[in-house]
Amino acid sequence: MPKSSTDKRHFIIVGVLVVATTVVMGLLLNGVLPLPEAGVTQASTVDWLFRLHMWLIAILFALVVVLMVYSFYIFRRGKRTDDGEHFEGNTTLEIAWTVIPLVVVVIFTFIGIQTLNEITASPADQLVVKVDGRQWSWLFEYPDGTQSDELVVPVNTNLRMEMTASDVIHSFWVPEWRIKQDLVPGLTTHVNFTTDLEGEFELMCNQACGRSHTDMVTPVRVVSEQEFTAWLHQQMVAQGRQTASK
Ligand SMILES: [Cu+2]
Repeated sequence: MPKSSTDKRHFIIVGVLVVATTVVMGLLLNGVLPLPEAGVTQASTVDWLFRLHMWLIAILFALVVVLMVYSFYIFRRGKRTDDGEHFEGNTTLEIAWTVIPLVVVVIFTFIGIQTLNEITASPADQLVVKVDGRQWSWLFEYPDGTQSDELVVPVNTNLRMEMTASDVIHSFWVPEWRIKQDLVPGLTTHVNFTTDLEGEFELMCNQACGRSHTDMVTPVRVVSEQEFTAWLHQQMVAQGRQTASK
């Protein structure tokens, strides 16, 4: 039977290995996480939770793999002929592996609800853009009635996309904006974004919606307030709605 000082030594070695493996795996997972640059404030909230999950995955990986590999190697039978020790159970251990995961799940549920509240919050000063998804293109409509098949929005603005679909289910997804939302025929769904990065991105449909599903990739331009106003005016003139000017 192993002496308790030997047991303690095993625990210390395993503890150190678990911590080291967690750090290496956590850094590795977060390093290879293929997240594009964040283009809206909601994205950093989502990314933070994403990275927290990566650390949790690293801890679980280290706990399972280190204990398993260490036991395989150190306690292998080798040339020994004696039987291993028989265990009936360990109440402390059983309580620990029930209570700790329960507490972790409750904490993550709480963080998840908070994150959801943050990313779905609707501030008062929103620019509402109506989005129609159809096979296989998008139509955007601005509050002044301007229609466009590309999405142009001003930077540092609270956007509210009010969306529906004309035929089958589509899904609104700009990878730099992270959050996806389905467009459902007969329903109005919405998603909020606060733009904080100017640039050109791509909107794609994230629900396989038929033969030309992949043709739904559409430019998204986040521009300065002045550029946006100029663009809107230009569209208005092109669409022959000068009188709608305001
Ligand atoms: Cu689609």
